Amino acid sequence: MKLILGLGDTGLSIARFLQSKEVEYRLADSRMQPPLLSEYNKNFSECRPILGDWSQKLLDGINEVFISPGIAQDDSIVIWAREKNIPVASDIELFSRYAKAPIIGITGTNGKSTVTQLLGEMIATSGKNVAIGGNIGKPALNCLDDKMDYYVLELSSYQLDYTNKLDLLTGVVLNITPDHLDRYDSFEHYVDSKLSLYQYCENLVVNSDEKLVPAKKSAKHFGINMPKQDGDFGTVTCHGSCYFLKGDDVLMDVNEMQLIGEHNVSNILAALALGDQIGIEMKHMTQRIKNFKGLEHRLEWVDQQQGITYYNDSKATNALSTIKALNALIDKHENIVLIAGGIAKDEDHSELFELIDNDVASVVLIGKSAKDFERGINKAQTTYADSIKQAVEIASGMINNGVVILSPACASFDMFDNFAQRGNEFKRLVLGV
Ligand code: UMA
Ligand code: ADP
Repeated sequence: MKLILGLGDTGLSIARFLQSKEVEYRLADSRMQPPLLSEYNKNFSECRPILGDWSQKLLDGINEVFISPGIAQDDSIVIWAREKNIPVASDIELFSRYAKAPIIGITGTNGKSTVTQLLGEMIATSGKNVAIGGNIGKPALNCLDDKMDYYVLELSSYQLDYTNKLDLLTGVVLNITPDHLDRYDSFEHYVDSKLSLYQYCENLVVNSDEKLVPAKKSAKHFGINMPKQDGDFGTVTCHGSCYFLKGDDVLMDVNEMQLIGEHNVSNILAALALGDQIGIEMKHMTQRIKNFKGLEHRLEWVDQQQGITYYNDSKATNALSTIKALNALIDKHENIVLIAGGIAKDEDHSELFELIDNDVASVVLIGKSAKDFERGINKAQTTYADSIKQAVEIASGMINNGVVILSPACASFDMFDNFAQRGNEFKRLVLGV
């Protein structure tokens, strides 16, 4: 019998899949009220979930555990399973056993969802059937469909940690900076987790600007610079304009992309390199880039009101993502008001604070980290707000023209269910709906 651990999106997708294959399973969640309990009970009434604290008895008669990514590796149930030599696998590994079409895997600290979505849309533009899933929100098992030509999966380090076997046609580690350090003994372990993706790839795509990713001889490289080899992707600046390149060939003007910021140039290069690796025609990829508006909550343009442009970057949950957002705006706008704060990650914020001090007019601080952030910011004006509503009001009153951006550099769980709720609330307040 199999044991499914966790009753969130992943657990529900595994239960649905195992039931369709008539595989016997037991399902347990350590919470008394897991988020998808009523949906599960409606559809799978014959196998009641076991709720509350876990005991070793859960493992009796179990020959494999399928685990949700949110469950940490030092959780006692994982330790017990490993002591008993019961294999522990992710939903991604289970998916890979049954997927008939090639899989492309995308991981990294930032930009995963953007690259996953863009690559998926490029493949669709070329006329192929493609499913986009994984950590981006749709569990991989819910994507399984024999009509698919490709699967594009966003893979988190949590999912990779529980993956022992996976076949990827190609894959990329976009970048690595400190994140999720509550789940790892050290930054090195987090780096190892990300890099583990490459061991599953038949063809590798490597970011040559990312020093933590070792150079790989046979890989296709991309980076913000002249490509070193014919098949690699990069950029060149000529007479004041910047162009995407494959080798020496100019693909398109960077200004033709709708996304803003150098980090998105890097994301687009990654998608181009992956698409090229699997044979998607360049004209379909460049066509898609020109129309791609990006995902909600990622440096998303919200509105312009009385000289103020509002951006929602609620998905910026670490320092680097907020640094990238500010860098994308600094050259174009004199006055920037930043709304930041929440649950800060265990990381070094000094580069962010320095950038704020040099280039941001004012910061409105929210959430648990507000006091710590205030201590780190020396020159920029700082103000506290008790709610996102108050933050929007204060920020909007601070300038007559310029930008107000929500880019918290923090997780949202102290004030919201998730980053999407935080971003939606911000947009609702800005738009007055
Ligand atoms: N939990 C318990 N007890 C359990 C099971 C889970 O307390 O028995 C807790 C976990 O510790 C965690 C929370 O419940 O805090 C949710 O965990 P989960 O693994 O049940 O989550 P799912 O609903 O299955 O969603 C997961 C991913 N969530 C996580 O990795 C935390 C989703 O990524 C992903 O979209 C989904 O599978 C489909 O693949 C979310 C995420 O935040 C968006 N990912 C992290 C990130 O992007 O930074 C890695
Ligand atoms: P992920 O899925 O890895 O969290 P997203 O594409 O959802 O990545 O973007 C998350 C946040 O990171 C957003 O605030 C976005 O603006 C920022 N971001 C996107 N791409 C990059 C990148 N290549 N480097 C740094 N930050 C990025």
